[in-house]
Amino acid sequence: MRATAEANPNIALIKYWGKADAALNLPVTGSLSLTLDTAPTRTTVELDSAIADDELVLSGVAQTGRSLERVRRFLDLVRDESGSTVKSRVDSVNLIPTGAGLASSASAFAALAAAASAAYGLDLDDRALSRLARRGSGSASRSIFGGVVRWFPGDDASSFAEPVDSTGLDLAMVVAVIDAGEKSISSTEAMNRTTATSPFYPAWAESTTRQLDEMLRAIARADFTAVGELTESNSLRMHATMAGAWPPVRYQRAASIALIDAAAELRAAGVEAYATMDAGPNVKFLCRPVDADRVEAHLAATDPSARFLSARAGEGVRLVDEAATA
Ligand code: 2P0
Repeated sequence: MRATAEANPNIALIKYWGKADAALNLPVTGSLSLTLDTAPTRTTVELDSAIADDELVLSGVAQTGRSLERVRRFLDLVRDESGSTVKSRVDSVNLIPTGAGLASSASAFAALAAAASAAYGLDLDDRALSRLARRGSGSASRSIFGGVVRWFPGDDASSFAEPVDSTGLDLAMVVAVIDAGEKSISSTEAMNRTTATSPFYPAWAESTTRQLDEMLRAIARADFTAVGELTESNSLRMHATMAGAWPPVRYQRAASIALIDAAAELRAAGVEAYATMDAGPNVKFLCRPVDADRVEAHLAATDPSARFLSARAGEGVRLVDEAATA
C-alpha cells in the first residue's frame, strides 16, 4: 500500500523528438541515452482510502493544476491495471538538487512508475515498467535502465527501452548550466509544433533512424569518436529542425552557441568533447572521464557565469527499502 522508488535522469545521445501517437506517447523514431549517476528523484506513493482524490507534493510543496492532473492520469493507468479505485498521496523530491534542470520528467516518471506499480501491487518486469513510464513521459521509458539505453518506436506493446552493452566505452558527461530556470516552452508542446509545422521534420526522422543505427554500430565497436560525433550531429539536427517550425522553437542562446564552439576548440587541442542540447539552453558534453576536468576548465574559461556538474553512467530505477534508510 506504500512504496518508494528512485530514478536518475538520462541524456539522449540520439534524440526523441516527435510523437507518432500522443495519447500512448509513442515516438516517431527510436532514441538512445546515457543514464547519469546524479540528481536522482525519490518518490513515495501511498494509497489512502480516506482521500477523495490523488494528492501530489513536490519538494515539500503541494501541487495543483497541470502537474497534479498529469500524475492523476498516470495513476489512473496503474489503477486500471490493478483493479483498484483507491486514491494516493504522492511525495517526490530531488535527492541531490543540482539546479541544472536535470530533475527531469524522465527521472520523475520512472520513479513514479516503479513506486506506483509496487504500491498498487502490480508485479511488473523492467520491460513492462518501461512501457508504463513511457505513458507518463517518453524519455522516462529510458530511465528504467542504467548506462546506455535504447528506446524502440512501435506500438503500445513494442515501444519500450532496453539496455545496450557498451563494454569498452567509458563515458562521462559534463553539464554546463547556463540557466536553471523553467523552460520557455515545454518539450511536449515544442515537439508537437515541430512535427506539425517544420518542413524539415521528415528529413529529421529519416536521418535520426539512420544515425541510431550508426550509433549502435559505433557502440558495439567501442568507437568513442564516432559516438561523440553522432551525438553532436544529432543534437544540431534536432535544433535545426525546431528552427524550421512556426512559430520557431529555439532553445539555443548565444551562450549555448559559445559553449558548442568551445567543444570544437577542445577537439582541435586534442581533447575529445562533444556537445548536446535538449529542451533548454544548457549544454551537455560527452567526454572520457579522464578528460572531464580539462573539459570543465575550458568551458568555465569560455563562460565564467556558467555552473558545472560532472556525471558518469548511473544505475536504473530501484525500489527503496524505507525501513533500511530511515
Ligand atoms: C530526449 N527530450 O530524447 C529528448 C531530446 C528533449 C530533447 O525527451 O512529451 O519530457 O513527456 O514524452 O520525454 C523531452 O521530452 O516529452 C525529451 P514527453 P519528454 O531526451
